[in-house]
Amino acid sequence: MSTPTWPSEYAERYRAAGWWRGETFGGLLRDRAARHPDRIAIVDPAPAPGAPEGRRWSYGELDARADRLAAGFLARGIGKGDRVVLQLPNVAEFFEVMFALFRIGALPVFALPAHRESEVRYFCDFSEAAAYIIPAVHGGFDYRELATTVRRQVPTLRHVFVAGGADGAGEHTALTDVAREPVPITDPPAPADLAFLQLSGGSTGVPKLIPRTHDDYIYSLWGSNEICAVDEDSVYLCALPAAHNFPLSSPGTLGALYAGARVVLSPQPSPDVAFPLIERERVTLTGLVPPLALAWIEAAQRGEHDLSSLEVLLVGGAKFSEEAARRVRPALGCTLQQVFGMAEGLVNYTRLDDDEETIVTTQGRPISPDDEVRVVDDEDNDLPAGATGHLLTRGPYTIRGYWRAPEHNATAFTPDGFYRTGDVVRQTAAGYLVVEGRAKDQINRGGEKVAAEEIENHILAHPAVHDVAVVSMPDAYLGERTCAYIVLREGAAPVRSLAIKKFVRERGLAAYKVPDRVEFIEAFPQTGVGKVSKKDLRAAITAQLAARPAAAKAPDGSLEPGAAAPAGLPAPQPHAGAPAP
Ligand code: OOB
Repeated sequence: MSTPTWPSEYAERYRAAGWWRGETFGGLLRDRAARHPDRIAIVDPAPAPGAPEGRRWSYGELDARADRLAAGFLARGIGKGDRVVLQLPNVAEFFEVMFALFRIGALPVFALPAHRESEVRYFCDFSEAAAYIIPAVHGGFDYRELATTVRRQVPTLRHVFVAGGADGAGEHTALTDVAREPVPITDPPAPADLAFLQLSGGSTGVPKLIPRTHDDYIYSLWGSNEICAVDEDSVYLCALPAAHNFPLSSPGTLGALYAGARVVLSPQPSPDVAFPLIERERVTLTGLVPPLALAWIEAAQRGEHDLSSLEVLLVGGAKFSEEAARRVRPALGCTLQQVFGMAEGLVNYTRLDDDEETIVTTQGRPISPDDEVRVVDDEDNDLPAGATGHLLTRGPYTIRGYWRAPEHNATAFTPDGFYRTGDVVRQTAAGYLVVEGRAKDQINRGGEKVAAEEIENHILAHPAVHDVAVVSMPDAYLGERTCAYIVLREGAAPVRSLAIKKFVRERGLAAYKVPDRVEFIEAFPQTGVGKVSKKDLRAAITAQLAARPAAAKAPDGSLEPGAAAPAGLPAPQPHAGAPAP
């Protein structure tokens, strides 16, 4: 089954314009290692098993490690085009594994550490993965047990490799046992080949896989580097989960490695872990989602750490409020860059030399002069300049279709190849985009995306549930949280909301997808054409939250007890200074 890609006239245009430089990831690491073998590429502050200190890998060492691991993967029958589900947290191994796979042309499928059985099984099954790579234990969760379960269910899965620690039961292979003497790679990937499959935030029952090529992704890296002034003296702190597109490429760890800069891995994004690293490693830039940026602004006011090396803070993944944006420079002493991006491609940045108003009131403009942006009505008609509408985009690093999803592609892309982002925006006269809302059926939980339909399908499996609609509700801390409205079956015994949450969790879902709130309702409000009106449900829960007496609210203003904070976020603080959404 072929992967949808750019028609040849576009590919030629992007090459002629110099956007696609004919590089591959394997080749660029080789090149950087040859140019400056001793420069530090990766700093992982966490001690490896048996070692007293963290790791500092030079470009030469990263390159050599990737070679040895590539040889080991080949020796175990993993080769070009094979899919490998990669679920590693922010550890040095993430990079040696990723580059080893890039080098042999095997395709990493980037899972997040938060994903659990239901998601991982789907990624392995749908991608027909040959291997699955995990940490032993991370965040108190034993991934080896998960791997054992998934391996039983997915026949293509021939290997499980465990980073950082022995495997215990002897069922899986320690990553340290994989490396071999380097061998020549006889059939390396070409620049136009797929490099990896990234996950979509999604609005459908199951996440879609996003096929990115070496050519297109590498363009987004150096394009980002130019805009964010990343050069070989930069030090990038990877605080968000490394596999996510934002910290991977905007400009992210891969942008930093492209520039010959240094990547510092933060095991957690919270200020208590990240600030000492910024101070010690003289970090110059990093990227955060809005709730974390707020937590950093608050923590910086305590003045306990020297953050003076920090030059740029990128904030994206969800809308950053103007009020919060204004606080970045005074609190952190650095320039804010808003980033409005998507794993499917298009990334917008405010520019470092933009005036403060542009920086705090817009979500930036595209990387490339060849990024085409249209703002349209419900019928795909272009709207007058400055009007608010649906964002469609096409360009040199925006995919032309999801992997193995022809039916979905028929509606997710226009016939002439524009991606329907599902975002509602307006474009200023200067070409900057302002995100005004969303048309896709998704909840953006502080940057973590929840597809309503995916959660609805899980809840529908509950025997007492007749129907369900999952909607967003406003939240002072995360921007949005999830609320599941449920109509019970006639005659079903009453169910507690906690029982629904437990049911969803036990189906093996990432914690951030468990509904924050569950409401029972007699019948759903309907639209004029008899569909469930999610708009009315959102309005109902918003009004209900606003009407609650202050004393009845959880400390953060809305959170029900037991709801999950995003990975690595501290528990919400009372009076965190978060602006009202
Ligand atoms: C990033 O990528 P995804 O794929 O997790 O999510 C993309 C979606 C966008 O379509 C939009 O709905 C939302 O996330 N989003 C924003 C935003 N940045 C992303 N909404 C409002 N304001 C923003 N600044 O989230 C992503 C990928 C690369 C760089 C940055 C973020």
